[in-house]
Parts: sequence; C-alpha cells; structure tokens
Amino acid sequence: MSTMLIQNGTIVSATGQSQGDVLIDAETIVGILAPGQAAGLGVNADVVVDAAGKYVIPGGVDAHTHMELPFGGTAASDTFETGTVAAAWGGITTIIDFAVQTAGNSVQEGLATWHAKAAGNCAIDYAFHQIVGGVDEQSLKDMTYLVDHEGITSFKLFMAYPGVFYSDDGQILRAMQNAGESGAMIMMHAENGIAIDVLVAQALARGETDPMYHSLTRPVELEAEATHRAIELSKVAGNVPLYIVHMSASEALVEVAAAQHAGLNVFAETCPQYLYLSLEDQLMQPGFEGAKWVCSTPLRTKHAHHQSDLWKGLRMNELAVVSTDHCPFCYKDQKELGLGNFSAIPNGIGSVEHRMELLYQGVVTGEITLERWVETCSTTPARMFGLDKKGQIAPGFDADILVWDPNGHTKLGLNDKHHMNMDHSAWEGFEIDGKVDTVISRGKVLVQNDQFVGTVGHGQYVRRGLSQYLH
Ligand code: DUC
Ligand code: ZN
Ligand code: ZN
Repeated sequence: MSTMLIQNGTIVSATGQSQGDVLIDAETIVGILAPGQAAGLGVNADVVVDAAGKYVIPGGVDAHTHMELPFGGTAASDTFETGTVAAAWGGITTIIDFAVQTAGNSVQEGLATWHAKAAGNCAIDYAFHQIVGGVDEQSLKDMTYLVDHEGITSFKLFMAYPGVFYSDDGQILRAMQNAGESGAMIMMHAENGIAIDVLVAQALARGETDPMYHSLTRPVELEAEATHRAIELSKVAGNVPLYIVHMSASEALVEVAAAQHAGLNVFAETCPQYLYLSLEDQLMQPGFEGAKWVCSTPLRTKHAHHQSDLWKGLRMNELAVVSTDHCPFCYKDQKELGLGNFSAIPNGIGSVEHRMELLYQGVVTGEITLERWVETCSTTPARMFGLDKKGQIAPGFDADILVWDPNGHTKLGLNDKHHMNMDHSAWEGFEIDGKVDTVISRGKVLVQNDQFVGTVGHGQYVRRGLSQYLH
C-alpha cells in the first residue's frame, strides 16, 4: 500500500476552486493539504504527481453506457475491456452500464449475463442500472430484490421500441409503483414508439430510406409527449423519482422544468451529441454517411434552438447530468445493415472517451462554469445514482481523480485521439482547448504522459445506494 500526493494544482469541486494538495493512502483520499503544508508536516509520499498549472477534479462518472449491447441484429462494438480503456483515456473513472432483461426472460439472468461480460474485464470501476424490457409479476419482484441485494437502484423503461424493450403505460405505472416502494429511480427512454413506428412505415413506403429520415420520423412532439406522460404517470404512482435519459429537444425540456417547478421528483440528462451535433450537419451528410449519427433520441434541426436551450438547462439545473449514452457501432457491416432502410441502422453513437473533453469546451466557450462541468460530469451523476464514494475530492472518497491541463490541446478523430473500438469517430475534426493529463482510479495511475498504464481487471463492480437527492 502506498501513498500519493497530487501537488500544486487547482482543486475544482462542484462549488468552488482552491489551491491545495490531495493526499491519497492506497485507494482512498485521506486529506486536502494547504500549499506547503505537506512539507511542514513531513509528508513523504511514495508517488508525487505535479499538477502545477492544472485542474485537479474528481474522475468522471458516465452514468449511461451500453458496452456489448445486443441491438438491431448486431452488438455495440466496445467490449467492457475496450470501452473502459477508452473511458479512462477520457478521464472517466466510473461507468454505469445497463444490464438488460427482455420480455419473457429473467431479470436475474440478464443481470448475471452483464456481470459475466464485465467481471475482470474493466479498466475502471463499473456499476449497473437494470433495463426492464418485460414488466410482469416476476420482474417486479426482481426489481425489489436488486435494490435490496444487488446494489442496483435504478431501472430503465422504454416508451419506444415496440416489440423490443417497449413497456405500455400500465406496465410503466406498475414498475413506478414498485420503485416507489423500494426507493428506486425510474429512468425513462421517453419517445412515443407506437406513433414513431407508424411514421417510419409511412416514410419507408414513400421511398424515404436515407439516414436523415430517422430524425424526421421521431419528431420533437413525440419526445415531449412521452416526457409529459412519464411525468404524469410518476405523479400518479406517488411522485416516484423519475430520470429522463438522453434529452434532445427544447419541448421535452419544458416539460421537465414545469414538473420541477411543481415540486415533482423529476430529473433529466442530456448528452454531448445533442449539445453539438445536428440533423443538417451530421445526419444529412451525403450518401449513407449520416448513418454514423443515427441514435435515439435523434439529432435535431439546428434551425430551432434545441442546443442553446439544452445548454441553458444545464446552467439552470433543469438538466442535472451529462452522460454519453455510449452505444458504438462500426460503419462497416454494422451501420451498413441499414443501407436502403434507415430503420435498420443500429442506433447509437460512441462518446465515452470524449465527454469530459467536449463539456470542457463548453467551459471555454462560456456555456457553463468550471464548477458546473465538474458537477454535471462527476459529482451529480455519483450522487444521483448512489455512488457514495465517487464524484468528490474529499477525505474518505475513492481516490478517483482527473488532472486536466487547461493549456493543452486535443484533436478528436480516428487518426487523432481515439481509443474506442470503432472504425470512425462521430467527433471527427472537433478540437478541444484542454487535455486529459493524468487519470487516477482508486489511487492507481491509469493514464499519464499520453500512455495508458492501467490494467484491465483493475475495475471493480460498485454496489450503489439509493439516490442521494431523495434519501
Ligand atoms: N438509444 C440509442 O441510441 N442506442 C441504444 C438504445 C437507445 O435508447
Ligand atoms: Zn434510450
Ligand atoms: Zn441508452
């Protein structure tokens, strides 16, 4: 067991900045020392990390990833190994991935499958949410069991994807009532999938098969309507905690803000793709190129004000969290499954490596503060999902730390910075005025001097408590 001192840096938390040194004993932060105090106390750490001129922040927590997710006749191209190594390269020290249960299958088996995929294969710590794709008597019982015994305190339901993950309103209400009893959070994919499927069939019948029709058949009204319906159902279930995932549209944000003003336990996240990418600039690229950006909820038109509203929502705390919905597919053979039929393109974008970078650029451009960057990318996702030892630099917390160089520069792209298991980058050509410098997970250096020096298998399963926002 060794000690580490991260010295001379500016420690940035969700609430402020200070000069100080972070003292780590083995896997845990044991003290924050004033500048010069370490020498005065005779602290002689085994490892010293010089963070002069750099920000020292809690390691990123990405609360929404899909490693190895079977989807659309294929599977997400990052394994837990490749995806968590890429995450480490991006300053992420914890992911929360989604274990999957589908109708007619067992929740426990779905969870066991996810444990088998991840165990021993992760470079960083990981936790699970549980997708419940088949709400019935048994899966409702299993939800309670997972909260009580497995450290899984949040459950994702889908109002989209009929025949795959979809739950009807009665099933959603029952799952919410169940969550209300155990204190768990319901996470909602809020899009009206029944109406979307009609629009998709009509578009295809008209010969509208290009990737851009993916967005045009999933209009903002159907995201806003589903968001509203989910909120009303959670109210009927007894103000059960509700977290809307991957919010893309102003109209849906209005629903969340209204619910929050009414005192309901409603939270929401957005993702970098909705803050930066659009229907016109990405999905409408010539030929089949747009397939690279087919994800759900979809990219929206840049001629409305979705992006500026989402940034505003982040500032106002209407959006509490930025996650990635990392769900990568290669262009060759995977996205190409939808050549001639946009509805067969596997849905997803790979971003787990770039969330800290892309959101830091929002600090540079003045959209959010440095503190809000830390809060939305590290501290709040940890607190939201009961990761009690993550997301803060304070004694007793896990020594998960990102040293960030504000004078560095990062070019994103397949032949630039790119470690995800994909044959393209959704972020090709993006440039960041800052750089990941050093990444530390439970006291172990994972990334330093542009080298990955971690080990696959270091990452451990983290059992989660209930959301700290409500308990
Ligand atoms: N959205 C995606 O883009 N991919 C996976 C599942 C989802 O809801
Ligand atoms: Zn979703
Ligand atoms: Zn997702």
